[in-house]
Amino acid sequence: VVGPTMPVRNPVAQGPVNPPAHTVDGFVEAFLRELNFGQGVLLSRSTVNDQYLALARTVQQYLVAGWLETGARRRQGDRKIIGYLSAEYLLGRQLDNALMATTLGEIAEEAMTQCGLDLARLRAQEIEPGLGNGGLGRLAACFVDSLATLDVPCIGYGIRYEYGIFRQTFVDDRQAEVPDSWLSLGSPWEFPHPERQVRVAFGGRTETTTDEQGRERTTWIPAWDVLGIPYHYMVPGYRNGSVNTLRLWSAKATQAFDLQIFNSGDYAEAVRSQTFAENISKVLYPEDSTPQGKELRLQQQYFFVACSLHDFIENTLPRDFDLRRLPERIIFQLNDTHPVIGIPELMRILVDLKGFEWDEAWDITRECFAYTCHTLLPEALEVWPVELLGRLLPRHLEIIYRINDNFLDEVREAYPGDADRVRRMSIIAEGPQRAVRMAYLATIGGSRVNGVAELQSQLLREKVLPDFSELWPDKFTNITNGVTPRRFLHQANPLLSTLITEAIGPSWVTDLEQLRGLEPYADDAGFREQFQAVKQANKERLYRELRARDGLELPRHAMLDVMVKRLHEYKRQTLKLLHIVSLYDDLISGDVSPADMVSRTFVFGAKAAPGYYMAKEIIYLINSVGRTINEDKRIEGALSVAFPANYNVTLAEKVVPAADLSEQISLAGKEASGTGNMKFALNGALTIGTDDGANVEIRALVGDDNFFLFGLTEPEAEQLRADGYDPKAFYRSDEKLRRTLDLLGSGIFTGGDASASAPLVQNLLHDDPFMALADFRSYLDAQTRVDEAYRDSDAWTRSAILNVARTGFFSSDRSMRDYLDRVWLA
Ligand code: 7GP
Repeated sequence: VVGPTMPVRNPVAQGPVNPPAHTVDGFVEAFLRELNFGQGVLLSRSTVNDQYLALARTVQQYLVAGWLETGARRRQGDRKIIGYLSAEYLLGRQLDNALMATTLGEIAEEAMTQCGLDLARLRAQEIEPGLGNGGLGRLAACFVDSLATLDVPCIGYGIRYEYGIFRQTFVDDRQAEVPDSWLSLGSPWEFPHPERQVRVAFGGRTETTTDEQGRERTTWIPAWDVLGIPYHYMVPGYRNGSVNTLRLWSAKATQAFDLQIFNSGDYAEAVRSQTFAENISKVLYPEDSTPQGKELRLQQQYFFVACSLHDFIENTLPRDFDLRRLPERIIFQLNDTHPVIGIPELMRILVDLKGFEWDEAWDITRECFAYTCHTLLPEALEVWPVELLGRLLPRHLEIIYRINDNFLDEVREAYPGDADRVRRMSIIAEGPQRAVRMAYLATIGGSRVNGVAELQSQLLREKVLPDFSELWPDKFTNITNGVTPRRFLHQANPLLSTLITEAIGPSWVTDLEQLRGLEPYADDAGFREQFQAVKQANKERLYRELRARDGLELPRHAMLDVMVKRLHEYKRQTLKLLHIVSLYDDLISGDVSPADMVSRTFVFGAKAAPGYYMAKEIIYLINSVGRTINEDKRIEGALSVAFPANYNVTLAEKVVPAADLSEQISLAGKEASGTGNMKFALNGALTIGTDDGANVEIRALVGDDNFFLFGLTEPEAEQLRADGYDPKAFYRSDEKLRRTLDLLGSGIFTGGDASASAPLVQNLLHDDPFMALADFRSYLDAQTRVDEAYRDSDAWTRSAILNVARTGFFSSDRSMRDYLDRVWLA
């Protein structure tokens, strides 16, 4: 919205007041107002933090009108709303995104200069909200960006963790975790609404009575409760004036403290229950792809889901809305199983609180949910012990039992006499500890189930939920993930973005398939030269950043070989490590001279879950190997390793545009999709990868010539396991592998202490659950092909351009359209 400054409007006006003028002067004035009246300081006395906060608030002024207008428009219309339920949103910094959405970048830059300030310095002051772990949380952030850009009504619901994903540091090459106090310097992007608090109950018991008509009614008599306070965040669409809302819940005690106990002098006891309640939104569980079966986590899940359902039904729907029509107005998308407790919660609301008959309530509920599964690791499917769930949410457990009873009747009817199938499909897993299988509850209680890439969706149907896909084949669908081209190309890679726009015009930013128009430029020598220059500039930008941020010195000219993602054995950072050690072995054994080797700089970025022992050992060894190689003068800088601590969205925005080679090397059948793989290809890195996750689709689109494929396929890996996989056999039969593992285990990387590398080396030799040794030879061969390709820099650049041109499919805008077609409006 562009308009002149109109400080005061008719007080009875229904619309928002106009934002400040879209000019440098207008911006300066608004900024100084924020600084003076918002922060209470003069420019001359202000700190960088004051300036950043005032700047953020200034940019918001331009967004708020659109936000209020979008809200009003949504309330008037009767379009179906997407209620995205996600325990994680890995948002990244907000300021750049807001500047981009409002086209204020240049104005803000000039305005700050006029104030004697440096915009870049203020940007760097922002601590990104790390309210997610990795892929799943970042995907949620991309999705809400795309929905706003498509002007689709969406409310993103989640948790306002006081501490997000831990800050990673290295102490003696080992990971140490520091709390992420992202709110400590103020949080200008949020709008708290304490007056819209929601009460959420826990524990206690249920009581069933019969009313005059002979109908049973169950009441839940909880033992304790907490308040949920919503904090609203704006989610701006790209230059379309549409701004959606992210509503994150913060837990607050119903009673601040016990005054009587306080007066008696026991201060700790007086605040005990407050502390207990407020712990619910205190910290994000730092787990990725492995759930923590902890009571507090179930509390978090129920807490945000209960708040969100209540908020939608009581505050967002018009008063006296006929709830039989609920599915016309809302679809709650379950981002993995974390919010699945919403299914019994909606049943409880409809049956216990609104007086619906069970069957009618069930028909409504099933239409209101859909479920996305983000994993293939069986251990990552959440199950809750019946005992725990019953203690925390007794009424919900009863509801789950009844859902299960009815469902199993349906199974018996469909498959008479098949008792084994009934046992297999039950929501309740029998065994020493009975447990609720949340993925089953989601599948039964949702209208659709989707995986996040073709291969995973297929394996989901065939291996994870085969009985369900047989019973309801139409319920299952695939929606391949995507990433937002705004943040990960337009904003993160301004040089490439400009180059693309000069070639094909600007509308690719919201219509990414237009990148196809770049294909002919791959054969244009002048364009290739410009493309190379962009890549080199991006590398240098990264090296400057790593020097300032981590004190790392990296060579200017080397292939940049990047593996950034959470540390997990299935992703196989170990395979990358073995490759590095094997190259180092080539050099120190004299087999290859430094001058003959294609110089490479390896960049790692990875956080390990704090309780994941092997992942932490791997981090330790990457650091140890990296240090040894970086310090070895004999190899003349042919290899270098950089492992900047605390990889996050902000760093990704510098790493991704700089990469030459993208490592996507999980064991086939383990990575659900991957989204880093998409970001790299879109920024002109070539991928070395297995036939896994979305790699399959990336390769199909960019073509075999522009992708380095290696490794076992999923069926081959399965077969090998079935035949009794013996990693030792690979070690014995491949001399290079033997030398590599022996060198890794020799102690030369660990200060002479061979035992320090033993946990990983022994694990690989005797167990190797993700078959790194089986794929080693094939990986090395593929890396040799990479070297050969890289030596021909023209051909390499051509491939890189084709990667950009052919990966427009991986826009999250396309993912959102697919969800609309196949799930939300299907
Ligand atoms: C991740 C998957 O590992 C990754 O392959 C996928 O691209 C991403 O989700 C988005 O779909 N999963 C998680 O981050 C996770 O925590 C919980 O999964 C089961």
